[in-house]
Amino acid sequence: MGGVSTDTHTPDQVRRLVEVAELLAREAGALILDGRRRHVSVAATKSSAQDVVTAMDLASEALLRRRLAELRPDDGILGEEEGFQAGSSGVTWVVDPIDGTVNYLYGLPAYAVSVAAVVGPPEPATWTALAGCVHAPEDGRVFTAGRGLGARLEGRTLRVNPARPLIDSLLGTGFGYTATRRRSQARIVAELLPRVRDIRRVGSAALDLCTLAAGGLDLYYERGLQPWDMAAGALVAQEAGAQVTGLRGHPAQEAMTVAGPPGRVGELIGLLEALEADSDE
Ligand code: LIP
Repeated sequence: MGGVSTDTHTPDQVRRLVEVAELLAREAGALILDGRRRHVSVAATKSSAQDVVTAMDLASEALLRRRLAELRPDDGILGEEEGFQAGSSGVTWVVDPIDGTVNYLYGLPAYAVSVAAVVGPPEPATWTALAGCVHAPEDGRVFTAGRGLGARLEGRTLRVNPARPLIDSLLGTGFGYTATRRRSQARIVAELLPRVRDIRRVGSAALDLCTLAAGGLDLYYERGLQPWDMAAGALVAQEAGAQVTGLRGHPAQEAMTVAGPPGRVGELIGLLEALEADSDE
């Protein structure tokens, strides 16, 4: 992902960005966990009536923006709910205030705050991620990664599983919210399911990528990821040894994101390309 040099950032500077990412993810995590214990209401819908935004998505992003303005006033911000605000430092924070909003709405624990610092044009195909944190407040997990510094889950260095034959591989994936997208995603699942150990749909792309990094999935693919869904999780996966890429020689982006150990990703890519999983037909 990305081709912009990170030479301008020393390991210490990257470490500092990781610390900020973790601090903010923890603060927003505490806010949404507290909100979950009270009352969760739908504030708006997005791509379809099922694609919801809760009042806590908005409050969590407001907190992240306010804290970034205090701690990193020269940096830009790209957030799921309020869009892009340019900065002057070259660093952009890409934030998902609640990844897994439907889980959050239903009281299912697989939701997370995702905070990443990137340089370069703020799109997955062009940015270089420097630092990231994904925090799941229900169980307290904190995944962090710094470019070139590895990926960690509470001090433990993460490593993806070694490449396994596809038939022995546990795959993670996710679905979009529109009927057209889902019809084609269901077709791909129907083709893949007989060829793999099993498929999981957890409901948070950020946690899927971190789970892969920690060995809880062998492979992951998803069409339709937004920049904030993948920014921190993809760095965690990469720093744990995963290849994170797209189809047909493209980088990971909205059209398709595939992740896993380098020795096995190619086979999944070949299958997804043959099935035209990057189209909604
Ligand atoms: C969600 C993802 C989920 C994916 C959905 C959606 P949200 O993010 O993380 O795994 O399948 O399409 O994008 O909307 O909860 O932030």
